[in-house]
Amino acid sequence: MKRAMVIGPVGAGKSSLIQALLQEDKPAVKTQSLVFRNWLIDTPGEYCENPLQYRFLIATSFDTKLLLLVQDATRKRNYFPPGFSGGFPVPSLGIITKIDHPDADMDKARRFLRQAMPKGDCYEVSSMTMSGIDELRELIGGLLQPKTNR
Ligand SMILES: Nc1nc2c(ncn2[C@@H]2O[C@H](COP(=O)(O)OP(=O)(O)OP(=O)(O)O)[C@@H](O)[C@H]2O)c(=O)[nH]1
Ligand SMILES: [Mg+2]
Repeated sequence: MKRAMVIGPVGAGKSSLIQALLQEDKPAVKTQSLVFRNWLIDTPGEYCENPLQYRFLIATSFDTKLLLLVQDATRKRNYFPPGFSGGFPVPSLGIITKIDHPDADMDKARRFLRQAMPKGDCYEVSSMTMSGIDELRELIGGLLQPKTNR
Protein backbone atom coordinates (compact mmCIF):
# COMPACT_ATOMS: atom_id res chain seq x y z
CA MET A 1 0.00 0.00 0.00
CA LYS A 2 1.32 3.46 -0.87
CA ARG A 3 1.17 5.84 2.04
CA ALA A 4 1.24 9.57 2.72
CA MET A 5 4.31 10.90 4.54
CA VAL A 6 3.83 13.68 7.09
CA ILE A 7 6.67 16.19 7.46
CA GLY A 8 7.21 19.45 9.35
CA PRO A 9 9.38 20.91 12.13
CA VAL A 10 9.57 19.75 15.75
CA GLY A 11 6.29 20.29 17.59
CA ALA A 12 4.35 21.35 14.48
CA GLY A 13 1.58 18.88 15.32
CA LYS A 14 2.36 16.02 12.89
CA SER A 15 1.72 13.16 15.31
CA SER A 16 -1.41 14.85 16.68
CA LEU A 17 -2.70 15.21 13.13
CA ILE A 18 -2.04 11.52 12.46
CA GLN A 19 -3.86 10.56 15.67
CA ALA A 20 -6.82 12.70 14.61
CA LEU A 21 -6.89 11.26 11.08
CA LEU A 22 -6.71 7.71 12.44
CA GLN A 23 -9.34 8.55 15.08
CA GLU A 24 -7.12 7.60 18.01
CA ASP A 25 -7.31 9.64 21.16
CA LYS A 26 -4.05 8.94 23.01
CA PRO A 27 -1.97 12.11 23.23
CA ALA A 28 0.95 12.25 20.78
CA VAL A 29 4.39 11.59 22.21
CA LYS A 30 7.67 12.90 20.79
CA THR A 31 8.54 11.11 17.52
CA GLN A 32 12.06 9.65 17.59
CA SER A 33 12.21 7.83 14.26
CA LEU A 34 10.14 7.06 11.17
CA VAL A 35 6.88 5.45 12.25
CA PHE A 36 4.64 3.61 9.78
CA ARG A 37 1.07 4.00 10.93
CA ASN A 38 -1.52 2.44 8.70
CA TRP A 39 -1.75 4.66 5.56
CA LEU A 40 0.45 7.38 7.07
CA ILE A 41 4.14 7.74 7.86
CA ASP A 42 5.09 9.91 10.84
CA THR A 43 8.52 11.55 10.83
CA PRO A 44 10.61 13.25 13.52
CA GLY A 45 10.60 17.07 13.19
CA GLU A 46 14.40 17.03 13.38
CA TYR A 47 14.56 15.45 9.91
CA CYS A 48 12.93 18.56 8.54
CA GLU A 49 15.03 21.05 10.49
CA ASN A 50 18.51 19.79 9.61
CA PRO A 51 19.47 19.83 5.91
CA LEU A 52 21.83 16.89 6.53
CA GLN A 53 18.77 14.80 7.31
CA TYR A 54 16.59 15.82 4.35
CA ARG A 55 17.91 12.76 2.55
CA PHE A 56 16.12 10.43 5.00
CA LEU A 57 12.85 12.12 4.12
CA ILE A 58 13.55 12.13 0.40
CA ALA A 59 14.63 8.45 0.38
CA THR A 60 11.48 7.40 2.25
CA SER A 61 9.24 9.50 0.02
CA PHE A 62 10.08 7.36 -3.03
CA ASP A 63 7.87 4.68 -1.57
CA THR A 64 4.96 7.02 -0.86
CA LYS A 65 2.24 8.55 -2.98
CA LEU A 66 1.78 11.88 -1.25
CA LEU A 67 3.60 14.34 0.98
CA LEU A 68 1.79 16.27 3.72
CA LEU A 69 3.64 19.46 4.72
CA VAL A 70 2.51 20.49 8.20
CA GLN A 71 2.63 24.19 9.07
CA ASP A 72 1.89 25.23 12.68
CA ALA A 73 -0.35 28.33 12.54
CA THR A 74 1.34 29.81 15.64
CA ARG A 75 4.90 29.87 14.25
CA LYS A 76 6.67 33.20 13.90
CA ARG A 77 9.17 31.98 11.34
CA ASN A 78 9.31 29.59 8.43
CA TYR A 79 11.14 26.34 9.20
CA PHE A 80 10.80 25.08 5.64
CA PRO A 81 13.35 26.18 3.04
CA PRO A 82 11.90 27.93 -0.05
CA GLY A 83 10.55 25.45 -2.60
CA PHE A 84 11.10 22.49 -0.24
CA SER A 85 8.32 20.37 -1.75
CA GLY A 86 10.03 20.53 -5.18
CA GLY A 87 12.83 18.28 -3.89
CA PHE A 88 10.44 15.34 -3.50
CA PRO A 89 9.32 12.96 -6.24
CA VAL A 90 5.64 12.96 -5.16
CA PRO A 91 2.85 15.56 -5.06
CA SER A 92 2.34 17.60 -1.88
CA LEU A 93 -0.58 18.81 0.14
CA GLY A 94 -0.13 21.66 2.62
CA ILE A 95 -1.77 21.38 6.03
CA ILE A 96 -2.01 24.35 8.40
CA THR A 97 -2.69 23.01 11.87
CA LYS A 98 -3.49 24.49 15.32
CA ILE A 99 -6.04 26.87 13.73
CA ASP A 100 -7.93 26.74 17.07
CA HIS A 101 -4.98 28.30 18.91
CA PRO A 102 -5.35 31.89 20.19
CA ASP A 103 -1.92 32.74 18.71
CA ALA A 104 -2.76 31.37 15.25
CA ASP A 105 -1.84 33.81 12.46
CA MET A 106 -3.49 32.39 9.37
CA ASP A 107 -2.12 34.91 6.86
CA LYS A 108 1.43 34.29 8.00
CA ALA A 109 0.95 30.51 8.00
CA ARG A 110 -0.48 30.55 4.46
CA ARG A 111 2.42 32.69 3.27
CA PHE A 112 5.05 30.41 4.87
CA LEU A 113 3.46 27.30 3.41
CA ARG A 114 3.22 28.82 -0.06
CA GLN A 115 6.95 29.66 0.04
CA ALA A 116 7.75 26.04 0.91
CA MET A 117 5.25 24.61 -1.52
CA PRO A 118 4.75 26.68 -4.69
CA LYS A 119 2.31 24.08 -6.08
CA GLY A 120 -0.44 22.03 -4.41
CA ASP A 121 -3.53 22.72 -2.34
CA CYS A 122 -3.56 23.85 1.30
CA TYR A 123 -6.00 22.79 4.03
CA GLU A 124 -6.62 24.24 7.48
CA VAL A 125 -7.31 21.98 10.44
CA SER A 126 -7.21 21.57 14.19
CA SER A 127 -6.34 18.22 15.72
CA MET A 128 -7.67 19.60 19.00
CA THR A 129 -11.20 20.57 17.93
CA MET A 130 -11.12 18.17 14.92
CA SER A 131 -12.10 21.03 12.62
CA GLY A 132 -11.46 20.02 8.99
CA ILE A 133 -10.19 16.54 9.92
CA ASP A 134 -13.01 14.42 8.43
CA GLU A 135 -12.82 16.31 5.12
CA LEU A 136 -9.04 15.92 5.03
CA ARG A 137 -9.24 12.16 5.76
CA GLU A 138 -11.67 11.77 2.89
CA LEU A 139 -9.53 13.78 0.52
CA ILE A 140 -6.31 11.88 1.32
CA GLY A 141 -8.17 8.57 1.06
CA GLY A 142 -9.20 9.51 -2.48
CA LEU A 143 -5.66 10.55 -3.45
CA LEU A 144 -4.14 7.31 -2.13
CA GLN A 145 -6.69 5.14 -3.92
CA PRO A 146 -5.10 3.24 -6.83
CA LYS A 147 -6.34 4.54 -10.16
CA THR A 148 -8.32 1.90 -12.03
CA ASN A 149 -7.68 1.51 -15.76
CA ARG A 150 -10.67 0.81 -17.86
N1 LIG B 1 -4.01 23.99 20.15
C1 LIG B 1 -3.55 22.96 19.42
N2 LIG B 1 -2.45 22.30 19.84
C2 LIG B 1 -2.00 21.28 19.07
C3 LIG B 1 -2.65 20.87 17.87
N3 LIG B 1 -1.95 19.86 17.32
C4 LIG B 1 -0.91 19.62 18.15
N4 LIG B 1 -0.93 20.47 19.21
C5 LIG B 1 0.05 20.49 20.32
O1 LIG B 1 1.34 20.72 19.78
C6 LIG B 1 2.34 19.97 20.51
C7 LIG B 1 3.19 19.15 19.57
O2 LIG B 1 2.38 18.17 18.93
P1 LIG B 1 2.96 16.85 18.23
O3 LIG B 1 1.84 16.27 17.46
O4 LIG B 1 3.65 15.97 19.20
O5 LIG B 1 4.05 17.49 17.26
P2 LIG B 1 5.03 16.74 16.22
O6 LIG B 1 5.03 17.57 14.99
O7 LIG B 1 4.65 15.32 16.07
O8 LIG B 1 6.46 16.88 16.93
P3 LIG B 1 7.77 15.93 16.80
O9 LIG B 1 7.33 14.51 16.99
O10 LIG B 1 8.67 16.41 17.89
O11 LIG B 1 8.38 16.19 15.46
C8 LIG B 1 1.56 19.14 21.53
O12 LIG B 1 1.64 19.79 22.77
C9 LIG B 1 0.14 19.13 21.00
O13 LIG B 1 -0.81 19.02 22.01
C10 LIG B 1 -3.84 21.60 17.48
O14 LIG B 1 -4.48 21.35 16.44
N5 LIG B 1 -4.23 22.63 18.30
MG1 LIG C 1 5.63 13.61 16.36
